[in-house]
Amino acid sequence: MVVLTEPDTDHLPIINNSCKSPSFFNDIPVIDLSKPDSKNLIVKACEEFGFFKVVNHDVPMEFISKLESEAIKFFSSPLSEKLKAGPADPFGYGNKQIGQSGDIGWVEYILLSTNCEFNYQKFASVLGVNPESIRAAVNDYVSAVKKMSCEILEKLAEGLKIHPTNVFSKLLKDEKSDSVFRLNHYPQCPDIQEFNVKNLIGFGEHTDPQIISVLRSNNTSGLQILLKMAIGFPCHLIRIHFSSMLATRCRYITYTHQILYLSNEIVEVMTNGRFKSVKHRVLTNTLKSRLSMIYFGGPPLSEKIAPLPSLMEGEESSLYKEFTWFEYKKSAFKSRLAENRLTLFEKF
Ligand code: GA4
Repeated sequence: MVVLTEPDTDHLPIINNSCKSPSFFNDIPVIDLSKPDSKNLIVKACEEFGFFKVVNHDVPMEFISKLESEAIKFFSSPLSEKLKAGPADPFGYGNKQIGQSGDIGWVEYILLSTNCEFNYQKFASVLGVNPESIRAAVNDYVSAVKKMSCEILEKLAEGLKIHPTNVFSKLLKDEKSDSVFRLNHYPQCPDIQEFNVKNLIGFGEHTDPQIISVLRSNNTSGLQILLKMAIGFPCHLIRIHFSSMLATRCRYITYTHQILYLSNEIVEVMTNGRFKSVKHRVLTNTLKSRLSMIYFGGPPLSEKIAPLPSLMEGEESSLYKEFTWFEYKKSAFKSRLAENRLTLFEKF
């Protein structure tokens, strides 16, 4: 996962109350894309953390602000108007229901496909929202983030010494790339003190299926990423109540205000498990609402996914059966958020 941020404004408070802070909490990887050694640092960050923050990227602040203001206009409209841009099946406006399998969160969102023509007229009835202006803002932002994603993926391949270096990026550049864009709004949550917990779950714990996720959020905390060292801890450390929406103790770190890159399920397969997909979730708070926008870069539906031979060492055998992105996506979209979607495709 990649997080896009304005420079030097990050805080990485640990909101969990159940564990000691590991010493490297203050050393979350920050990749300066303008630096020549960034290719090696990207590989290191993917191996050790599975995510990093990006600075000196070419995504214009103007595109970010324009889209954020269009999104705020949309989410500020009356619910009855917004519902006319739904349901999210899977594309369109969604409210509290995430996916098709019964997951819920304290979130409303717009989900768009970036390759098939989305019907922006769905927004025409929403007060104060001009479909053409939303379309232009999404297109400008997504094109810039896609370009940055390709640059990161090419550096990643270079750092891994894979030839040709477009092995990942060509999948996003393909005109049939099955990529998705999501605008999430986490409204201020109601006072939940009576439940003796601090936060409601906005978006439950999950990993992202595609190749790359690039996330930008406004200056509101909420995104939590499960550190690799915490994986394998007994799940009773994460207690979830209240229709799966209240969070108590956990071993997460929290982010505020950034452009972040996350390593996803398909990259886990292509690297034969060397890069793990990263579990993350979003909590809401009682003081501020949170807005985030995420580009999920995916391959064409017909693309065959398997570990890259150039990354297999010696006698190493593939941990996964070969599958197409269509097959994977079909099964992923039927799954529950927290499920391990790769199990079905594992060989052993
Ligand atoms: C997680 C990443 C993206 O937001 C998303 C999500 C999708 C959805 O909201 O419809 C899924 C989720 C995501 C994975 C499991 C299934 C499908 C919700 C869900 C319960 C758009 C995606 O591609 O997969």
